[in-house]
Amino acid sequence: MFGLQRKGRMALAAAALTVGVALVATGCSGGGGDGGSGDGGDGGDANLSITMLPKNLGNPYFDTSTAGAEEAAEEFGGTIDEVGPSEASPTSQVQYIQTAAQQGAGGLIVSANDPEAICDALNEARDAGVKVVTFDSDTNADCRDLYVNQATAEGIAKVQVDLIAEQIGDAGQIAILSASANATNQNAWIETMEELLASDHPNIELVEIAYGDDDDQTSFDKTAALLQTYPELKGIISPTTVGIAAAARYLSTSEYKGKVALTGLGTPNQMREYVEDGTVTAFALWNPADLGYLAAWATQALITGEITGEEGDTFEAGKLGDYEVGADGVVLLGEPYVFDADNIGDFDF
Ligand code: RAM
Repeated sequence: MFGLQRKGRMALAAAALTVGVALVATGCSGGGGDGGSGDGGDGGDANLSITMLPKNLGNPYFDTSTAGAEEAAEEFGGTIDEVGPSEASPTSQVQYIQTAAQQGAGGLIVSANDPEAICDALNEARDAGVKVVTFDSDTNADCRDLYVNQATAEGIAKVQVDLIAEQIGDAGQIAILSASANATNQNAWIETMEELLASDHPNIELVEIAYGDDDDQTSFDKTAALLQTYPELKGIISPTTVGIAAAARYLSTSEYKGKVALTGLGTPNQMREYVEDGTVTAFALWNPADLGYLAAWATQALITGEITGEEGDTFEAGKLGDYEVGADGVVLLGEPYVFDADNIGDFDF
């Protein structure tokens, strides 16, 4: 879209490079503690206590996005309280939303396990004055004030389809190992991947979409089952950081290592050993810390009244610069980034 995508990519590099590497003199510094609410103050009496609700706890991806939100909150003088269920199931987040509203949170940042199931709870929280920002995985648009999207569904789908096509010579059977069956983000990406496969890759056959529920053991077991069921399988796309790491672990000690390709969305820290041992060639992601950081700044802008979430609203997001609210209340972080043996050593998240 506009120049923000470029900024997002620079920020990815900036935030990801290990501390002390002075490569990034690109103007991504700024920010500091003087961001704030645009009236020169610190939000005045605005309630900047923000609850962060990932799909589930115990996922390094969300640990990183929460750390990014905490960095932002420190800069604008707010707080982040992370809560969440152990299972990424459709209604498991409802009780946490209700509690956040009862406890008087000023804002709620949530990655939804289901587009619909948490809507009533979110709208009750909004009626009670809580600003609701979805990030990573959206709800229906009428249940939140803003959605902070990591990258477009088209971009995320295309990078994964391109990677698998390249890795299997654009022909043969593949499977998808997804997160939970209702996840808004994975389902949007899968739908677009299916379209791209049908239109541009006639010799690739998608034989199954399996669901590992963003649970390590379930994803590991589903990988084993896929390989057993489809002896001709050439590749697996796992559009979830939990799934791809579990699938890589299974493949790495199996007879399929180096024979069945695996790509998708992973964190460099979880995938490093599998790139180094030859199980995986390349995969993609964005910077989850930047995503959490941007979501927190967007929430702050709503709470202080700097924006209402209307299309065309602009707000400052600390070191990431200025962002604009697009159609349907969506704020776009950037584009996915491909990691491989040549660059994975530059990243630490
Ligand atoms: C998992 C979660 C998250 C998704 C990433 C790619 O951590 O499913 O929602 O965005 O993978």
